[in-house]
Amino acid sequence: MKTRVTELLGISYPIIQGGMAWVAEHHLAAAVSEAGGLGLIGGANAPGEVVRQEIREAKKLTDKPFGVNVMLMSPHAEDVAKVVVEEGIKVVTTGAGNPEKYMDMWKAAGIKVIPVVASVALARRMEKYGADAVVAEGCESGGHIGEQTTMTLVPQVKDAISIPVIAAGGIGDGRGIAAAFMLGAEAVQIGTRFVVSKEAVVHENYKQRIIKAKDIDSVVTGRSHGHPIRGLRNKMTREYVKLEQEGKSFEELEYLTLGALRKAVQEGDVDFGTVMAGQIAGMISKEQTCKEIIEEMMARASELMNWN
Ligand code: TUI
Repeated sequence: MKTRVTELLGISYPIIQGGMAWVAEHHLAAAVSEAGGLGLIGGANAPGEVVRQEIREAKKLTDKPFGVNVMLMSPHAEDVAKVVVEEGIKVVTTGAGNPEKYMDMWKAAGIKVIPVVASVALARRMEKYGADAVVAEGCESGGHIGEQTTMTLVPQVKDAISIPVIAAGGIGDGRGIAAAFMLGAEAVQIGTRFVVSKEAVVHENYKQRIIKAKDIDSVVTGRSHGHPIRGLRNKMTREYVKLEQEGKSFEELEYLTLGALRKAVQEGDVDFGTVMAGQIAGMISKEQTCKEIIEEMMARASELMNWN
């Protein structure tokens, strides 16, 4: 199954893993790459040296290519941007901002740069600045989201640029991959399915919360302050929504979510922690290995699209 993205990245399947904060550590990244996709280490809010160690651990587990996601709102983004160059990383994706100021440094180091965008305007700008591809991420995704859905964003981005488009948001099985390709994507980014993988070092409660999720359990908090985050409904989101409706300030709400993702992912507090997950959570019914997830999705997509 060859596309411009599989050729660009040297991967067997057109699947890249989301750079999920606290979840995308070296075991998951290595497992996705070993299974023929592109694994990613999520820089999230971690200091550069922590990301460096994660990269070195992943290298011990796989000889296949893997990338790093640089979360641009992180206070350590600049350090992480340098660490990826020093460690000889071949692929960088970025999220939650505009990576322009790092593009020249990364391109000079021969890194393939794939910004995650949530609008046509940023996609165009990224192409102009030398991006190799973009991830067009719809608001079905978990975590920090934009306004457009995948269904509307992917074809509009596709029509606006010539570099390859990778679709993200709302893709939970082979049908989703086939649909994304119909919209013009040449690969997909998958997050939530990989959270519920055997290799993901994520608290059992978090995985079970996703497995138990129904369609209507997916909620967005923080819209009123311009920082919308999608996750699964729990005691914390109920309180958050109530305070948001009362018109509380960002600072007053922030205390509810500080450290809350770590609390859920590592400690398993899925009542008061942040359980980031995409809208496809309701489609996940069991934990599988990354290899099983990728092969099952690709088999179904291939059947639907008559790829062989
Ligand atoms: O980045 C993500 N998803 C994330 S990052 C994250 S960690 C976090 N934790 C707490 C608060 C905020 C973040 C959790 N999930 N996805 C990629 C993505 N990027 N989605 C949307 C965007 C985006 C939004 C606005 C990219 C650029 C942008 O504007 C850039 C500009 O300056 O025009």
